[in-house]
Amino acid sequence: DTALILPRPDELTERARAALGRIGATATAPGPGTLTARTPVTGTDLEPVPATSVAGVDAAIGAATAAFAEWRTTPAPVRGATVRRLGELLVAHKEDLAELVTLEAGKIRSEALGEVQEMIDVCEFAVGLSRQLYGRTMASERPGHRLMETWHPLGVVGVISAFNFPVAVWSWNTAIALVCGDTVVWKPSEKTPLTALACHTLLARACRDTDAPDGLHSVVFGDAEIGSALVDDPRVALVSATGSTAMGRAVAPKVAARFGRCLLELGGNNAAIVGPSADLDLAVRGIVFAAAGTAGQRCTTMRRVVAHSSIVDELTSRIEAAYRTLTVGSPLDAGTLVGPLVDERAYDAMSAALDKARADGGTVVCGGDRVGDTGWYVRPALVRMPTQSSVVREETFAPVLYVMAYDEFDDAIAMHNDVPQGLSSAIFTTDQREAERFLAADGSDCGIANVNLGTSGAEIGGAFGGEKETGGGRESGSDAWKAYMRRATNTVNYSSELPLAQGVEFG
Ligand code: UN1
Repeated sequence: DTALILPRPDELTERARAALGRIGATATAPGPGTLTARTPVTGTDLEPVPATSVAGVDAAIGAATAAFAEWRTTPAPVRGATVRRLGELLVAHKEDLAELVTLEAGKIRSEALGEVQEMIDVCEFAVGLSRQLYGRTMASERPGHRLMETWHPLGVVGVISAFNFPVAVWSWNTAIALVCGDTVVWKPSEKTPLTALACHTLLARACRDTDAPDGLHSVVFGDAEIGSALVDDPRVALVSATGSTAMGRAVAPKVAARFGRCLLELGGNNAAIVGPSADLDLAVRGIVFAAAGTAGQRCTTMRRVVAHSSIVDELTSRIEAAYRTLTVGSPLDAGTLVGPLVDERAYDAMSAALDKARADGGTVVCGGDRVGDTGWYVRPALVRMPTQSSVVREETFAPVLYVMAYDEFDDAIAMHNDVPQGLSSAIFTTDQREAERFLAADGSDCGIANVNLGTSGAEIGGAFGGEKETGGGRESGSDAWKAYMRRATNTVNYSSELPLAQGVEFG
């Protein structure tokens, strides 16, 4: 209906250039081809960025391998100083980087700032961690022996990231990898090269300011071919890849075939169970942010609600009322809550999912329609489904929320877990038995399980990731750092005897 008021494309290019300029980044490095940075705000081009050749990827891995030889013996707290400097630069350029996130990924300002805050937080976490890479000491079964473990740097980490968290996911991996003594080659999404250039520039400056070795971090730009060059290279010890389950299915066997390590953060199909005792005011707020926020383009976006039959109608109409107040529009406008989909393909996928849902007996309660004819803006869709049919069990990376009813709590848990993905989950209830059951071994099967809050917006302090087709990886806080290091078990004999383990006698 109402046309959107959007900025002019040349204004957006100017804003991108200005933000890059303040960060000190220029897109002028030589390359054989070009990628074009685009903005979903108007669906138009921003700037050309040089693409990296396969030879360029090889050179970046070579440089990272050389830098690793020096970095791995740099004391971890000294490595932490480089990450501390990166954090300071992120604080200083928070607005600039958030502006680029808004321009390239289409996130509203508050969410773009939140994403940069996540980077600052993980840098702080990693600096602390640089003094806490603890191994254990175990009781040896032999007299005069000490048994312990040491954590050593792993090697070159290849980071493959997606458009929807173009900077935070890089920082979770890179800040932790660097304090662990690893070096990094990053392949960002081809949809978000400018934010990647900005991050690389800030880290390069942090390295210069703290005398860290050259080649510690490189960014390579390109499509799947460039990703493959990283994935297939035996010098890349760990491939940390965030994206679709299809991408993970392509990457994991290749890395496994060369006995490399993989850390996968793939699709989610996150649900909330809403029990009969739930505080519905709170549930509606939690559901609406998780389902419609970021225009449904988080891996943690809530895509399903499984609500008790006694409250499902009231809950649905309250969500509908909230959805009708959501402002869809330019993410640069202060009042906007829902920005654009990333591109036409995302819109087509959303439309196809809604058609399938209708064919499966679903009712679109509200939303799903395109707003304006510039860019790909949509109203978040709310859909009542009679059953959890195949379309509900797929991840559609757009704001579609399916609502289903249950009668017995066991059925709610079964329905909750009956999808191939296992990233994030939530229950809204004031019944302690239900809440605890949801968190128990026979409750939610996801990597993240929350009580009385939505599925998205995890804090960096916890380990982030999920099970089943989500890929099993854990990033960010808690002990996720262990994936970025190798463990050596050490036995030291400080006696003058040579007792063998298990009581074995030999000669
Ligand atoms: C993602 O969408 O890839 O929990 C990551 C969240 C954010 C990270 C999402 N902290 O929603």
